[in-house]
Amino acid sequence: MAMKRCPSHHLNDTRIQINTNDEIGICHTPSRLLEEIGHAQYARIAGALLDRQIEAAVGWTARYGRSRERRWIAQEHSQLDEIGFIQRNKAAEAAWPRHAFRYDVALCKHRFEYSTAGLRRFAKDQRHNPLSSRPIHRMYPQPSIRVVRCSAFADQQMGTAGLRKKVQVFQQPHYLETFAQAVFDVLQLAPGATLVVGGDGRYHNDVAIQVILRMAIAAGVGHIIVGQRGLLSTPAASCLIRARRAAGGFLLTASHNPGGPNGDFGIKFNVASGGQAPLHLTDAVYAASTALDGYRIADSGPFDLSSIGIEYLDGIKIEVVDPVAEYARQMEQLFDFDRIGEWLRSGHRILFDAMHGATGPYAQRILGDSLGARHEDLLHINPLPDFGGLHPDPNPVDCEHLVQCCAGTDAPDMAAASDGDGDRNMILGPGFLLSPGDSVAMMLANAPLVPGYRSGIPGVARSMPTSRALDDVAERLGIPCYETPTGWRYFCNLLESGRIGLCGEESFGTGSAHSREKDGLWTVLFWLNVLAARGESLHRISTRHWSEFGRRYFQRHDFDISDTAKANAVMDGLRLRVAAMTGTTLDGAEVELADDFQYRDPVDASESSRQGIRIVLNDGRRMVFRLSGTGTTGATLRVYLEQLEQARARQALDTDTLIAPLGQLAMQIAEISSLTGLAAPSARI
Ligand code: VG1
Ligand code: CO
Repeated sequence: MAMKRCPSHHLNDTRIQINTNDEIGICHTPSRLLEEIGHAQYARIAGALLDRQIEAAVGWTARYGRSRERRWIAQEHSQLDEIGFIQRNKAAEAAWPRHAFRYDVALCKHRFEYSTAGLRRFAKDQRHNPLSSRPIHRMYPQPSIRVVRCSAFADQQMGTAGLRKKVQVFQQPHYLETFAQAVFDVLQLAPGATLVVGGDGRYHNDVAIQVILRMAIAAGVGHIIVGQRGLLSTPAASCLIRARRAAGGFLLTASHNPGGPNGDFGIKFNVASGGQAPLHLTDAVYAASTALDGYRIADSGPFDLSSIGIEYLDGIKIEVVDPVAEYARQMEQLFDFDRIGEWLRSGHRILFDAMHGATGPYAQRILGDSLGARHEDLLHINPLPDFGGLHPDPNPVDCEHLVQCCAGTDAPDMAAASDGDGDRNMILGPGFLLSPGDSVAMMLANAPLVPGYRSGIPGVARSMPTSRALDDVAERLGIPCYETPTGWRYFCNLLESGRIGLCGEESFGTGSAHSREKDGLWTVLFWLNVLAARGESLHRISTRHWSEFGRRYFQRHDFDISDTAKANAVMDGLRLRVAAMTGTTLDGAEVELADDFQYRDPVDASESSRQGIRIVLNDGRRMVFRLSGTGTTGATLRVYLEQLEQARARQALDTDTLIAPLGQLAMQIAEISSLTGLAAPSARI
């Protein structure tokens, strides 16, 4: 390692060593100033600048820097990978020969220059201190890597989104470790790669995150970015992977599944694009997991994730970041915050429920602090390991309290909720629940009102079971609408290749090219932007939309079947029957199409078969059947029902009532009662 020395000898007194790009930089500062602000504080400032903690440094500079620096920040704010440098200002230096703090590392070409007065103010203003309250540079001794021998587990096959199991399963010795080892073996990260790690704060997150950190170190990772207190919402993690050009990420979450010691735990792993690992990778991980005879883990930690800062472990950088900062910055670029803020200030209300999941701090900062939503309208915003006993699934059944609020006389203009890991959303208005299939269709229709989408959307996509309302709008706009299997990972290639700019699933998931995950809070902001721009209620916007395109009533009926064999029997029977169904008559309509959905990815030509049975009738009705891939016990049969109504007089009916006959028809065709013993769905969503 070469030593670079700051040439500013007249400031020489104290040295701080900071590791950048394998070189050691030394910076100097006047002792008087150091005494005044304290060494730890100084280390934090210098560390923040040097380690390119964009938000910290930008925040600091914007608040305390000189006007010239502020201008520079304004120009460069969007350039995330380089905090850049502030040219030395000769005139300023002459004016403040002894009070200039200067930092210089030739190698990374960064040079900062701040006034002593600015530093002093910064030191005093602890309230706005974006950095940690502990020294930022803690050096750990070199870790030793241990190889632990154990036998493989046979059940680490990932489902629709990641590996989900009961907490007790994950608590078995070596269980998490072998899975992580299989992932590292398959990913084959380049030495020194950057990895993002975070979770939704559920029970076992704290234990699991330490294991992942130690295994990442053993796998040769050079830089780990981890959310403060281990927290990162799934969409924010995806954004962070992209913004920091990480090689991938581990997201510790079982998403909308219940938490707590008797609940579920899970892991998703994402690749460099920020998207969930594609099928061929998850298959390879499963294969690797069954053949393991041990794993590699570093003998280090536990790592302190309680405050923002950086730690070094023999050159490996462990960076604890503010989980919200990068995400919030992106949201500000996409949406018209001024307009939304004005709308809220003029008396409109948003009621948001974070369900004690990951989005609480995001909602607080973005909806509350930035946009001015009332504090009492942000519910359950502290993340809890058991989600406070709530089932963190934003749907009208698990969020009945929101449906009730919206039915009352003092209903908010908009109510919304997100799930445990923050990728799902539910949107309601006074007396009205916006169906997810309608939501994404209307978002497309209203996209010109939203700054980030004003320039047009190249194409859209929906998962196969999702209502075809999106297709109707896409057709009108003359853009392609892709139909993909269930699971967000199938959207990733389309997003990455620029074919689509908006996509959604019936399971309360919507997203865009800003991320490679569905995004709950983003959807809330999108709708706030549309409401503020149109000045009409959610219901009014919907009825207008339906009168233009027709209303596609939609409902999902879930059947919880404890015996997986019985659930399989339903699907097997259907599969046989649909083979000869196309062209026949069913309930007075012609069967336009009946098949087991197959998908060929238009980007990489990969094939996915057996993705759900669909029966499409020529009168606008459709039934889809598939088994859930996210549960941890038994099986859940999902029956998706859709019915188009073109006549305006039939566009304001109750969905439950209207869809019931189609639900009955689906039960008969699939022989659900006789094969499973269930007389009715376990849930209608
Ligand atoms: C469900 C939804 C699917 C969603 C998946 C992950 O999968 O149907 O649309 O992508 O959950 O969402 P399944 O296989 O149970 O139907 V999340 O928020 O749990 O990551
Ligand atoms: Co989720």
